[in-house]
Amino acid sequence: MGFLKNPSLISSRILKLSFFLIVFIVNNSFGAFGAKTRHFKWEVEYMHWAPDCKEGVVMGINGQFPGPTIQARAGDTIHLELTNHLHTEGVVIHWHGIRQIDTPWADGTASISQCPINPGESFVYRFKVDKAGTYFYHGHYGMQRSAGLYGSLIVDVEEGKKEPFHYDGEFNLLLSDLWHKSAHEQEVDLSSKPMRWIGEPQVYFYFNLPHAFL
Ligand SMILES: [Cu+2]
Repeated sequence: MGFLKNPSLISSRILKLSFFLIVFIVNNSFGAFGAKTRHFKWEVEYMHWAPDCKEGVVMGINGQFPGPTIQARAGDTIHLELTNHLHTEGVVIHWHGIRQIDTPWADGTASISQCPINPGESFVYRFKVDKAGTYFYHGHYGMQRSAGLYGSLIVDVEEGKKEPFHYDGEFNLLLSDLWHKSAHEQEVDLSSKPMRWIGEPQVYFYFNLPHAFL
């Protein structure tokens, strides 16, 4: 009956319990403390480009090739609205290396976990990036990765945590190759019988992309 004798003790206990309950609810609703939802809006379209003075067509995102670098911290949620501005093709994006725990529909494997996004339509990819690392995203429909639909996804460690190693600087290098033949022509070559080999790429790239620390 001690609590009846000391009402201030019981109210302090209720206060503590409510605090822990709030912490529990907030933590389970929004993930780790400091985790954010990062919003992006992408428009996918073909664009002209002449990397080695021979003009061709590549797939761009918001007028950029390679696509914009996504940066986040471990525990963050990516909320990305993609609009397909290709005239006659569907599109999906696969987030290579992201585990998609509880969000298999955001994995971007066309006709397996997701119907391709039709021309003129939009789709929201929403998923959590739970582990720090340097990842890669790419188109996962037909030959769209070869057509240039790719970029970097960099997940830094959670706010307040330190990486387990030291370094003086950081470069974000993206390696790729490019054929002068269009991805459509390559697709026909590779799937014809007998197969027509597309040969070695005409250009090897490496992109040094900006990486701003969050
Ligand atoms: Cu992949």
